[in-house]
Amino acid sequence: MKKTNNRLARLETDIKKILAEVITYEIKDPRISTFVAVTRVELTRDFSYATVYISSPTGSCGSEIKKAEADELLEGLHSAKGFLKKKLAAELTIHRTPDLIFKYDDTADYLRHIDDLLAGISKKGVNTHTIPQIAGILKSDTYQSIGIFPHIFADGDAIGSAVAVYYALLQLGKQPELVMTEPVAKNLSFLTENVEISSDLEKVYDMVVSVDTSSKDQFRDRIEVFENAGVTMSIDHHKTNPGFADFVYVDSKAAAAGEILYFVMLELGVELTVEIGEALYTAISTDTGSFKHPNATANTFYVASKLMETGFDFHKVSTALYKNMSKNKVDFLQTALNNLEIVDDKLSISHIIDKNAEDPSDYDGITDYLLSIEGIEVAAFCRRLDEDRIKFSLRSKNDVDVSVMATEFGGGGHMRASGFTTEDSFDEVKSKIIEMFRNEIDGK
Ligand SMILES: [Mn+2]
Repeated sequence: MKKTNNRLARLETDIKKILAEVITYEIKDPRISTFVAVTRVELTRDFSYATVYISSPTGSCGSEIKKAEADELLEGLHSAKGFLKKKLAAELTIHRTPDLIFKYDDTADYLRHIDDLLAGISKKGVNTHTIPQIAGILKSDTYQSIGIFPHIFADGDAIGSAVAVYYALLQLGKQPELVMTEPVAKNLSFLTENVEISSDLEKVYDMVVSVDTSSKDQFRDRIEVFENAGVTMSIDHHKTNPGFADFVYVDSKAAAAGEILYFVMLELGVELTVEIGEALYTAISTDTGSFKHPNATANTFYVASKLMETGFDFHKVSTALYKNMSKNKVDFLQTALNNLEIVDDKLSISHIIDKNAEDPSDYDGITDYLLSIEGIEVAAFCRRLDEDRIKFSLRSKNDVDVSVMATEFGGGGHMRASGFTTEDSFDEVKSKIIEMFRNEIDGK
């Protein structure tokens, strides 16, 4: 009996999640506001009917629900029923897709729904939420001071995403700050010229938001600032993200955290200014290797084109990102090429462990360069972090999943791009990588 109940509860959760996503992103019916929240789903025991409870901001503030608007919303959803069922059928492992009944949830209005979410935090541990829910929390008056956290060695996606969230929150009248204890990489500093950055490790924020960060370890010395905040949020695209915050939105199909944030901006209803446009464009452009990596999808190009419409100075951004190589960086690239080893014609490995760059962006692109060699399946680049630690970046050209390799060493990332930090010696790790790579290739 218990088993059935568990399955029922799991299906209800799955249906709720799928419908929330499809209603938000795929239905273009003007009767259905993008702020609609699916508050709960009740499935009959034989799985034949699902009652879907819907709420929207029009019914909030404790005032009388505008019945006409609620009716219109239900009508819209009813006419989309066939489409929604098709989507459910594609995603659920169930023989027959349940029929859908939509009801307006007037017992719990939109704001109470957010309160419920908050109340559920400590109970559930890992939560995953929808973009409307994430946007609802960001907008909530409860949170005024907001710390935004990019990961350590912040790259274009981390900084671009953080800066976009910063300008959006400013528009909403909040007091946002980036929380960083290292300087912004020089080639990205054009984004942060007018951005407040705090390195105060004692500060307590109403809310903290991490972007592009797959694990709390990547906060390093800022971890307590993150943990001491009123509530925590994580918006990310790394599939290894365990959901380490109170509010979590992870979409591993997104090429960049910046791609997700475009839709968060739409939900927030903020104006897509030049500052937001260039920040999110930087995020997407850098995480796709300027649209060369296979993580770029139709959605990625769609978002990029919408960002172009903000009218930011494309030439300025392109030049800053890609035609701006420092002499130091050329020097590092030269060292990396001198130290290049090619194993079995398929694995390229290089390192710079005898010196440490002042500007971490001096290492950007080296791993991709190692991967661009003919016939190479996996590239591994190792650099020194400090006296004790070295950091490996792994890239894969085709089917070898380098996130599995990185996880073995306590790191994480994506199938085609991952990394880890270790106190072991370069030679030791190198032999393990070669062994793992050979096992992987033999297994295919
Ligand atoms: Mn990213």
